[in-house]
Amino acid sequence: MDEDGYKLWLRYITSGDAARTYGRIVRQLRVDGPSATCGIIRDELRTATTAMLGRAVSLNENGLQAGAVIVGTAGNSSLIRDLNWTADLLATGDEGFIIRSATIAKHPVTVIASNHDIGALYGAFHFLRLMQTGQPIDRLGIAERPALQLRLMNHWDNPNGSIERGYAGRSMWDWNALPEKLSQRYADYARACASIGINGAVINNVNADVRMLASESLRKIAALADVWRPYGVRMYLSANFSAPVQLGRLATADPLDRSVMNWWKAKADEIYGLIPDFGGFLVKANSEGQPGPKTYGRTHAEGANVLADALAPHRGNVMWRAFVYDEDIDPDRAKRAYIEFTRLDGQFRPNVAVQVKNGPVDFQPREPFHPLFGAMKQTPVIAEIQATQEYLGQAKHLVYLGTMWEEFLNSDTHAKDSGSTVAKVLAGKVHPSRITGMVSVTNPGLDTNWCGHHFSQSNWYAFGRLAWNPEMSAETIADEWTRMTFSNDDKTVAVIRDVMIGSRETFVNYTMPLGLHHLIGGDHYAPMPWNDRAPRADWTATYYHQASAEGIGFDRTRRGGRAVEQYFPPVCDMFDDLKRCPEKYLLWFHRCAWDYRMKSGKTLWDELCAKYQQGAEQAAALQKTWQSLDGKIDARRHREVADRLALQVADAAKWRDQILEFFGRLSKRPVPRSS
Ligand code: GCV
Repeated sequence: MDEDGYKLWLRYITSGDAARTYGRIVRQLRVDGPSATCGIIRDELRTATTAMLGRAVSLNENGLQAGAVIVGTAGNSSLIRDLNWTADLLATGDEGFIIRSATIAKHPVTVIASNHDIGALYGAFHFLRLMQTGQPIDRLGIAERPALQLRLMNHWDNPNGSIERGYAGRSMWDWNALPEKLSQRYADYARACASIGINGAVINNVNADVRMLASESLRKIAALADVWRPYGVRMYLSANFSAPVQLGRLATADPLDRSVMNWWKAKADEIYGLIPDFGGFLVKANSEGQPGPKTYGRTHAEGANVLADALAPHRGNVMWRAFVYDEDIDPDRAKRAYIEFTRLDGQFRPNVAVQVKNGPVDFQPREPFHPLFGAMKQTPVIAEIQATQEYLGQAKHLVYLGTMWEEFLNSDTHAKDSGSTVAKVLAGKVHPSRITGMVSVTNPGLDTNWCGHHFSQSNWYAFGRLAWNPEMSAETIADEWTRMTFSNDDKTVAVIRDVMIGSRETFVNYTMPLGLHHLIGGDHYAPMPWNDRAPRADWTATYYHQASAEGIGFDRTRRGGRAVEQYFPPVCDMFDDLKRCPEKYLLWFHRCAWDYRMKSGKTLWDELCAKYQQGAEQAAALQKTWQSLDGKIDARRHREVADRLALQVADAAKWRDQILEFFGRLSKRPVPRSS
């Protein structure tokens, strides 16, 4: 049957062989508790089990049967209370859960227990995921708790319905209809988030329209927050730093001005009056034209603190973005945020976290990890990644980002000995941290399939899974997602999973291999290596590749711009050393002659050509592989992916040809024939 993708990974289709045993293990559902969240758990379990078992399972009937699935908290369920799992439950924290096969009154049962209803909801989704992916559910002994506290979607949605860097239709938030009319999508969205443990969303663009903080908007936002609450999705807002002036009509937004402090306090009080569990503010300040404290001669810490003080009585947080690159700080854009923020370490209020993009430039297909990870010893640092594929083919190319984020999270910062991976830094295991988290610039819009490309859904999914557990493997996540989204047939799964796992490297190969970056223009999609004109030098392509007759690459070594020195030893030494720098980062850190000898024995020029040729060939092979799945998945989604793959293959060839033509003219070397 044709599918449109609206159901995401929550299709609840009967799974493989193991599924035959499920009917015996799931015979009764017991979800005790009066909250709306408990109601959601009941609905989800009933819908899912009915679909997967092909019959309705009795719900909340009196008495206990063999095959009961008991879900809840010790507070709500006497059955769970009597199990006396107090110590084990304590270890799962506020949002974790236990799933165990147990015996109660001689009946074999499955218990999903948590300290709070939200944890029980997460546990229920976890249990359903086991069933969806065809895993055994008869001897369960699972205990989970999220590694990170803040697991947030960051929407770049504008009040006029457009989405900055959005590729899946208009914004989902219908400001004209709110607060009276609540689209079903709001709950469906929150449900999808909850199913992967996402516990909050910043609803508006970081290039923040000040009107979002107006009282009229807040009432609309509160209505949305009411829908999300039972799913554990908390509301956050991007705040415009000059709101006291633009909205409050004050003469200044200087964070040290008493009237400004009071304005933010009153605004926070107003918000919490409407949204008692409001999460806090996200701020892009003094970046790309946005106002900020530096406008008033104040530091980023002073700016963040005025908001933090306003939120603190309500237990709200400030997420202050480190995406700043003022030209007067350093000639190299990649160095600027580190310089600005490390000198402020220790000056932020306890409820401020600095939000740092995965790499030091801007969501490029490949960047080394941002040197701020591990470098802030007294300030919580949370990671910002981007599911929306701004620089990775948008919603036109099939690119699974799980592998890219795995590479980032597994990067060893060496902030404290070896093994200080970014994942550990984020979890507060390297420097103790009051706030931990990871956020993703998101991809859903009003398109029926939410994300434009069916495979772009996998990036929303992977973000949620990694924010819960940043040490999960990209392959496991791809496997899970494929089984839930497309098919449980092992052969089909293997094909799709392999396609996903190779897709990011393929994209890197045909766009920006060997550490090249920013070879684009304003749309961030098509190749534009010749782009040398923009309002700022660091918005051009030539600033980054610096190609000439002699060679190519950005010298960030100790003999050049010294960006390598922002990393801890031995990472800085490795990046600095031409021979030891991983070739995937070569031209990020080094400027090399066209005849530089690569590890393969080829010259740099020949290797570059080979990478572009390989990338375009890999894209074509991907298309072929997809064709082989005809009939293995529903026709509509197969066709829709195939249509986009045709575009991807054509665009990959364009990338190859235009880049090699451009660099070929500079290097004065012929393009060798593809081997
Ligand atoms: C929201 C990049 C994007 C901008 C974005 C900015 C940011 O520069 O192209 O659209 O603005 O990053 O992350 O703030």
